[in-house]
Amino acid sequence: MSRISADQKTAVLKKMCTLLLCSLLAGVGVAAAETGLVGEIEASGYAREMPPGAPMGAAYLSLRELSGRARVLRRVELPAHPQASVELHTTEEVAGVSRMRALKEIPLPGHGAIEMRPGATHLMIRGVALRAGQSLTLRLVFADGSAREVTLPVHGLAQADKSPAANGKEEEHHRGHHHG
Ligand SMILES: [Cu+2]
Repeated sequence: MSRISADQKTAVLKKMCTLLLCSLLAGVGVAAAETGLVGEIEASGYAREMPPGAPMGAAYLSLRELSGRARVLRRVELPAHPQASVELHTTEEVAGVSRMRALKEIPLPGHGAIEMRPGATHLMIRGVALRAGQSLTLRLVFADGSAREVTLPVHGLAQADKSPAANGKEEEHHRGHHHG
């Protein structure tokens, strides 16, 4: 009897160790994925609250490359909202009319920066309602397969940003026109 229970104890202990090891390894894996490129690329920015009923929203990223290695931003994903989509966009003025244009990629030079802002380069987000006070986690995927996650605050529509003149430009534009 005592031998069986000792064996059982060992078996249970082994199982627990395996489980513990697995969860430790899994934890390490997740942490590594989440912190990919931290220290190489500094990322910040904000998303804009969407007016009720608006089909799309905008977010603005500031990326700074610190390692000296050039990269190309290829796509942006929303890990918490797999149904949503994010497009890389720029706003251009053509003959006095501002138009939006989808970008396939955005180069990030070594030691260089990408500065998105209203009325210029921005991210356009469909399929998720952005409300002030929430946060939005973006996964930035680069052409070399590397990725970096960044969590942005969602700013209210009334909240002032760095370029008040351009405030709401993207929202207006997105509501008034179809573009792809
Ligand atoms: Cu846009």
